[in-house]
Amino acid sequence: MLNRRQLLGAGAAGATLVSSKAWGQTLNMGLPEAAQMDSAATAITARPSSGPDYTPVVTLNGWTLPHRMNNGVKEFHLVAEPVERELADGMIAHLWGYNGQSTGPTIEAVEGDRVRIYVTNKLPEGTTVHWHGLILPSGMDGVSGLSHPSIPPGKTFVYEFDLVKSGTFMYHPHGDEMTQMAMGMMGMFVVHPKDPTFMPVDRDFLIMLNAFDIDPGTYVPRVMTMNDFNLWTWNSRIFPDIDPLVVNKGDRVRVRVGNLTMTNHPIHMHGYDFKVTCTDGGWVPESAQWPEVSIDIPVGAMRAYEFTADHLGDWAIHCHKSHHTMNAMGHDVPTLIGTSSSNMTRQVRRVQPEFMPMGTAGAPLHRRFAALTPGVKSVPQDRHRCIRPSIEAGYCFRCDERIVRLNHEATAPTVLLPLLQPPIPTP
Ligand SMILES: [Cu+2]
Repeated sequence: MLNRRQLLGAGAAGATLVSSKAWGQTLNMGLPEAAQMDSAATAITARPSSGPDYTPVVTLNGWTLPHRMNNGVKEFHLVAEPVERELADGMIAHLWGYNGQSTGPTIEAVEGDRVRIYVTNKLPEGTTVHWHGLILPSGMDGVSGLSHPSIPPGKTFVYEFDLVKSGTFMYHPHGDEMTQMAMGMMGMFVVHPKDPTFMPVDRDFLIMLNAFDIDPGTYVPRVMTMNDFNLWTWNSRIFPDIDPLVVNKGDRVRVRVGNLTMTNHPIHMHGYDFKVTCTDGGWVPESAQWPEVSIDIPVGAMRAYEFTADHLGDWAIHCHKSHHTMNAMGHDVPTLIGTSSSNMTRQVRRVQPEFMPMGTAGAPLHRRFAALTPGVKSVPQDRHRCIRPSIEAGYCFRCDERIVRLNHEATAPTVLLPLLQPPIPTP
């Protein structure tokens, strides 16, 4: 059973359950405010004003959950609830998430902190939160029916544990998780080292790889899909509307990539080689860090890589499974390259006016059809707004010494500009 200290009514009725003095003090403060986010823009977090210093992570098209201090404990409030998430400009999906968005807000804390995380369930079914990779007491592990019963709708459960190690971790439900993760419930949990001189970086980016199966023209994911997803999203956002990773020349850069999809993703970055410095198991000692230009992110795992930004230019970052750089695809279509489809298209459109054949000269034809077809609420496969029209999809990394240094009070650019830099001259 949930114990009385952990299961509170969503309202003030929980006050009758108080037994310990410490708990009474907490309740007297009320539950921490459950911050809500109504935008898919990247929100930049200020550096900490107390405690050990660290460089806050930048969750692209995401945000960090605010906390409050209560008698030395960092308190957070997550709300599991239905959300409307803008996957791309104008494309709204009806998902489940946390505090107004999917993916959920990033939780940031420091090694040695004690955290108390209130989880209020506003879903129509029970849920839990599993803290993937964190070392904590078994009862706090969030596995429904093993660690504790699932949190009923309308109730709040309180997780509390010490952060005994730094690193990059994830959180997600562990009860009906096939449904709840397919609906978008997941987030990342970053524990900064208490020693600010340990592996410092100037830029620290956070990406959660997730996936949905949403038919064009609909809003709700198919939750029974096992492998054949049609929207490959990064922080529940789709190219070309994912914010770029903008840095200054010479910056030390870390990119942390978690994968809670149902397949692995070989993430390739152009223009650089990098060292793999962290997994969700912990930091890789310097002598064991290995060089890559692509890093495979297994299912249910995190990999962080680091490099010094010394190659100017706009560089692509993308999954190397080429169909993962496409979106909103119908998969059960024949190859039409080299055929004449106009007669067939006319006939099919008599019964299905929105029909868009794959291109007879390649996929870009699909974009023209999509642009001409009214009522399409999905993203044409190759809508270009990135650096050059030839770039198909993925993420973009920019190293540009002419861009004013992005400090942590500023907002990251949301639109990529035309290519600014000439090719790097070879010495
Ligand atoms: Cu992929």
